[in-house]
Amino acid sequence: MDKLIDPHGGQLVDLMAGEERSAELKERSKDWVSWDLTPRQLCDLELLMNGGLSPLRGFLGSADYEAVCEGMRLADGTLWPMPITLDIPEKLAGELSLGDRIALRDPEGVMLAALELEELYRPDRDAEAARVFGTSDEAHPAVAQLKNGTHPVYVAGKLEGVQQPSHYDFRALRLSPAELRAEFARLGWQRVVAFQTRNPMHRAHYELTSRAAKQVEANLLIHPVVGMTQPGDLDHYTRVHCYEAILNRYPQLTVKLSLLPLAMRMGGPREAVWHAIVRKNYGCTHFIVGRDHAGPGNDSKGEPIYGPYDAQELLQQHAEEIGVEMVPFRTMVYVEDHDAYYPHDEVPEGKRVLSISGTELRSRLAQGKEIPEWFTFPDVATALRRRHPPRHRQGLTVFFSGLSGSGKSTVANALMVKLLEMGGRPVTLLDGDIVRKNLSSELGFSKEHRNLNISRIGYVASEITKNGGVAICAPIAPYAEVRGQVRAMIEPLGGFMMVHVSTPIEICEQRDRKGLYAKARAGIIKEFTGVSDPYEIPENAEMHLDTTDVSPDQAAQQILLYLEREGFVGVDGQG
Ligand code: PPS
Repeated sequence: MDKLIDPHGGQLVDLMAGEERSAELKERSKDWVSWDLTPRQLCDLELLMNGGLSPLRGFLGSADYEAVCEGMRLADGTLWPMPITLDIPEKLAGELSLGDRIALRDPEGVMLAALELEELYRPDRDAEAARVFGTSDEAHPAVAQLKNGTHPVYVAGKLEGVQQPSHYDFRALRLSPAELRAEFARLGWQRVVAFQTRNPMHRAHYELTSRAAKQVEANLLIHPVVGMTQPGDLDHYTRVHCYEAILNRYPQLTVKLSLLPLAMRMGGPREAVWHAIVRKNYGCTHFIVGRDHAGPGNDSKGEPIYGPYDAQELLQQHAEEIGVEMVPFRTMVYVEDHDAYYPHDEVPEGKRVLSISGTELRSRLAQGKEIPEWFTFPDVATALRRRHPPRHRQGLTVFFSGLSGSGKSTVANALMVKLLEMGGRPVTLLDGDIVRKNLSSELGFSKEHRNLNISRIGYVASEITKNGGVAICAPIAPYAEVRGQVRAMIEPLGGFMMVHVSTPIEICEQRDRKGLYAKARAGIIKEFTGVSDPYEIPENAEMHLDTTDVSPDQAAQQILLYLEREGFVGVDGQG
């Protein structure tokens, strides 16, 4: 089918207004209704404006929308598999009349485009999910998005681009379709095979792309999605560092990296067709489709939503019409004896295959364990390690909770000094009294004020933890709910340890260092924790510490040993 391939792609749509017209639209927009685009809409708009979604000239009107949902074609019969729509809330729709202009803005309020309203319609979003994604199961992220995160009214009309969304990262790698086509022409590239990815690239991906490029004698475009991918995916900053690290493994002059600001729907077969059209627009002649392309994983019953090769089958049926040749690929696996990768169905009889799952990789990174070279190139492993340092290099919060006089501050101080002696991480002590002086001086001791105080401490601790430091917090924190919220905020960012300082109230009261218990008993201080205010015991604390018969030094040492056992203090190379 080579004869069908036009190395420069078809005609590109360009929706950008000229400088003068843009200035005029911006000026006039002061009288228009504004809409702040959602992250997905921002990605869609960027690709509409730069021609990445050619031949679309805007968000779909109802006739095109119906035809796309039903039969993967626009109303005029042009192949188009994915509804690209602009959803707005009912309230905003109520303010609009046909013929009105809407200023489409980014989250900072910068106007990116003007939409002249030609149509408002209310789609059946359940039916859209079933027709486009073949399922109503909300385990499919696009179905969940349609049912729970999409506004009820779709709008369409003439779109005029004023300004592309601003990206401050990797600017040199964000080539538009026209720029990429020009680059290919400059390099003398007539055959280009694109590789789509939303993951870091390991040796298996390298082998697959190298083989694909050789097989069809084409140059290779690594074209990762950096718009929106599956929730939980590795952030695109780290991924791009991984791609940059792998680039010099390919023969020079035959490979290029460019970033695609597309919002994935994880739509499997339809998405593969869509991706191929987009790559055609970006000047590619070939497109690699592997196992389970753009797959959303399993449904809520644990069954795969799409078959592993459904995407290849659907794209094969349409590749000729698109004018892109599909390069289908089976999963590549590592055969230990041969020290080589093979497609999984070509593994020589009886040979042992090695693999490392995503979970295994994450656990190796967390423990600072070796990542074998057969699995990923060392430079890629280094990029991943920077993002996922071993636990003893991650940030950490130790959160003490307990009654006044229970010993929180003293033990927290001892722990801080020991961690400082060990070195390696900056340590911040957020003691109850210090916080109340510097962060919460206007707050009293009502439940509402105490909870606000703890949220503030939690926020500061989360920032410290995110940035690799140690936060030691020592407030009373008497309420379970807000303690749980703090834990949930910090755990995804690093280590979290709750220490319940469980010294009995009788002992705290005997100590009464500040004379507060006496005042509380006399009714001079109101709402005093343990006397006239509640303390909810932290049932899920990592440690309960009664300081009645334990010195601060011993208590801090106990905490250190726990942190060591969990890997949060340690030495490089010893997971
Ligand atoms: S909370 O509940 O977590 O917001 O409390 P916290 O910020 O740790 O503040 C506790 C310190 O404030 C002093 N203090 C009181 N504590 C409890 N109840 C009442 N009503 C009260 N009034 C003042 C007391 O010194 C606490 O310090 P610690 O270090 O716990 O003794």
